[in-house]
Amino acid sequence: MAIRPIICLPDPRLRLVSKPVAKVDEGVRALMDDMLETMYDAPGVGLAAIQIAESTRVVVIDTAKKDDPPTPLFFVNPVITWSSEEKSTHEEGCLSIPDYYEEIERPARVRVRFLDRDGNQQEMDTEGLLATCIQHEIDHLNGVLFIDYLSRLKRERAIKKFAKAAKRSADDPDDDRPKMGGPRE
Ligand code: GNR
Ligand code: NI
Repeated sequence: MAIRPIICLPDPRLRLVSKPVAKVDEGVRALMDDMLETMYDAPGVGLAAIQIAESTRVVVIDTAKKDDPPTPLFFVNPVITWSSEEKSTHEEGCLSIPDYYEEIERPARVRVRFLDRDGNQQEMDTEGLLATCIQHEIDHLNGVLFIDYLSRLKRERAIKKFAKAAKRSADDPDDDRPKMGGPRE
């Protein structure tokens, strides 16, 4: 197992459509283990493979509360087969868009079909944070980010912040000042 670097905006790989997994083999399970370790270290409640630069349709999620036992979930080739009409709003963040949070409205409940860690097909009904999170992660597999649901003004403001931070690091590789915040933000 290894903690891997998480890629961030404006990295163009975040816009790739990830490829389906043909077979859940030891290589895929090793990737899932690295993803889980990387997610727990971050820490986050979900991670899509593309966030560690692997363009494959693999997601890990753990929405257990901090003091409860871990409940890691593994999703290969996940597909939403049903969404509720009812919506719910959660504040979302993304490990690939550090320090940026906004309220996003999505279906309150979704049913997801996927292959599990052993390659067996499963279907799961989700609600609450898990429903929000699986929709956020499946979006990553399709190159979609939560900021895409914001008004154009808000989205462009968010993207601009990251473009500035990336340019500053490119101009001066030793510049490891925090890339967000400050009086001008
Ligand atoms: O850690 C994360 N928290 C979170 C909170 C609300 C909605 C979605 C998420 S997923 C995010 C980790 C991440 O970037 N996954 O892609
Ligand atoms: Ni994310």
